[in-house]
Amino acid sequence: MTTPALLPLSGRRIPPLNLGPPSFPHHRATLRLSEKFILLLILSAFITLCFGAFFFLPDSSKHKRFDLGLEDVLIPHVDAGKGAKNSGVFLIHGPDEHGHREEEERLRNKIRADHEKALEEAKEKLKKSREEIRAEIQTEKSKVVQEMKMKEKKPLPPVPVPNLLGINGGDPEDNDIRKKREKIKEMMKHAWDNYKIYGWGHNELRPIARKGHSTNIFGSSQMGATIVDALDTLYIMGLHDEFRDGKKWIEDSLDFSVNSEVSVFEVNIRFIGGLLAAYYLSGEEIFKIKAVQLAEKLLPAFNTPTGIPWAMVNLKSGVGRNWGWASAGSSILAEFGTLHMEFVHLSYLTGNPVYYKKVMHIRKLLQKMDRPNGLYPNYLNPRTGRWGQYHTSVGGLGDSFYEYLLKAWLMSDKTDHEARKMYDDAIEAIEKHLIKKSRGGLTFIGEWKNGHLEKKMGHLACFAGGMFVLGADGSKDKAGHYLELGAEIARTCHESYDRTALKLGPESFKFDGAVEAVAVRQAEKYYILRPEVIETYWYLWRFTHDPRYRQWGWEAALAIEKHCRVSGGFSGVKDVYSSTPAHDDVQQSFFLAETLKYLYLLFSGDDLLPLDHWVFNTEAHPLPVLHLANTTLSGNPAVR
Ligand code: DMJ
Repeated sequence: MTTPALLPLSGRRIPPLNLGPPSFPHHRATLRLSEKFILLLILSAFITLCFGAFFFLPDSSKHKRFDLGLEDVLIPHVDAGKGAKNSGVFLIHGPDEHGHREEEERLRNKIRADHEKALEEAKEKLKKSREEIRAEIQTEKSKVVQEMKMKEKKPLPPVPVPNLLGINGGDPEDNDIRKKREKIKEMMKHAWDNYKIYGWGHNELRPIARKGHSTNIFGSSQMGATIVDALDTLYIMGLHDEFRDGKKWIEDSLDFSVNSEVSVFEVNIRFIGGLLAAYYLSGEEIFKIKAVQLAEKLLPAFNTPTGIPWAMVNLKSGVGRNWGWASAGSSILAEFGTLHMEFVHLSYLTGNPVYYKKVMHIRKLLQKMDRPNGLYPNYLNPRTGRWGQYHTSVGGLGDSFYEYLLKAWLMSDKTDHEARKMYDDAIEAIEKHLIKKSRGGLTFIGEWKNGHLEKKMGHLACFAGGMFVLGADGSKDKAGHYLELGAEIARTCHESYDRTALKLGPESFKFDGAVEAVAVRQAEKYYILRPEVIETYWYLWRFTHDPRYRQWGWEAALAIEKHCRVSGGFSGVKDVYSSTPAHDDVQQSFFLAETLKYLYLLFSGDDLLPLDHWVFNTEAHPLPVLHLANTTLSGNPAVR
């Protein structure tokens, strides 16, 4: 992996960026529909003919084929007279020879009549013009689509709506802060409007080429990832016309019955998370229905010998597999460990425990496993249930697994003590083995590889500052310690931004001798509009109200505006140490879902999406806390 295009996009996986246009597997179908239809008719007539012809064969060759009862078929014939065993022909016996003849005659007549009818129909069809046949096919197709739509509209069982506080508001009193918030909203509009003009329906936008863009995480289909990912940000910013446009596209065009292999993790956090958040915020049923439809399509990924899901699944065939680059055919910790929040909500909303059971099964399996030095390796083989390479990180490949342990506890109204314990144990081991202080006094999180600490921290790992602070309450006597640790990580990540020419952070940075918080390899110098550092500023702001976090967030917003904004949207940059950087020409969907949302929240009051009522999934989609202790999950005591 030497180019930015091959490095991890969202950290839970390392997919190569597919820079070409998406390929459509259907393009090789050369026969037109009408021609296929005629062929089908002729074929069916031919089969009927062959079947019918059988009845015109001489009696001796066919008598033995009729009147078979199930037992007869299963018992080989013994010809008592000759004493020969199993002649290879199965015997027909019947007490009522006459009755059988009549039945035989009746069948023969029926087949003759069917045969005649099929031939007549085929002749009729062939008399029709190509246009007429096409129109008939079209009518049939529309009927099927209509039926499917009716089915889609079927309401799901009602459940008690959780306490949805703080969906609107957050207007800052301070004029300067209000202006900053307005600026972030304007940036969102710029990103969205350009996507709408140049990339509508595609997964992402190429803001310079001004066309759609996609990567292999979304498969080969246009699933409008940016629309789904951006919906809740539009909603909380009060961009209601834009939200309505997005909803309309989802209603009319978002289709999951496609022959396309997608990343289970990415589709879960961006699509299911995005749709569920849009549902809770707006109350529009369509989002819930789509989320459930998609979840159904992901379930076959869990059909592995251990129940640890494959990384990818084909939405149509349900066939799953893992990334070719993953150690020993393994699934990735941060991928199969980042499903819990969405899946619990799916069970809550549908009354179907299947989703809950899938993620709890993963948890139970992990609990039983030995952990080297108390650490969770990033790779687990779904066939054998054994760890792959002993590589542990809080950045890419590991990150959101830890995040979801904490958030499972928060989302359960702090009743899921098992999740909290797993989180506490995991971060204790991480602190012991992975977190160090540099010579210059910067706290960093390294990566553990086969008993050796690599002093390198990824941009993705910067989210952990926010996680430590969010989890501080609940760690009893260590709350102060985790607040402090979160603040130290925020400072380190801010330094990684501040030590660049563009004031934007590199993909990963080293702590090696005199080198501190700086990327060394060219392939680590890019910034692709990632949110993690701003996410941490926001959590720190909410918990401390220290104005430095708003200041740091504003610095990042200005740098994005200055170096990433182009007339066709926002683009990542290839080298944050160069004052004239090249653009990568990709507007990532998470820029609208996360980066701009966290910035907007940073300049909003705490009454917008308060953290004791909402828990943000790893793609920044807010899901309400489920006060399960007071709630009946419809028909599902198992889920409680
Ligand atoms: C996002 O897709 C999610 O935050 C994911 O968990 C990892 N990071 C990317 C953006 O960097």
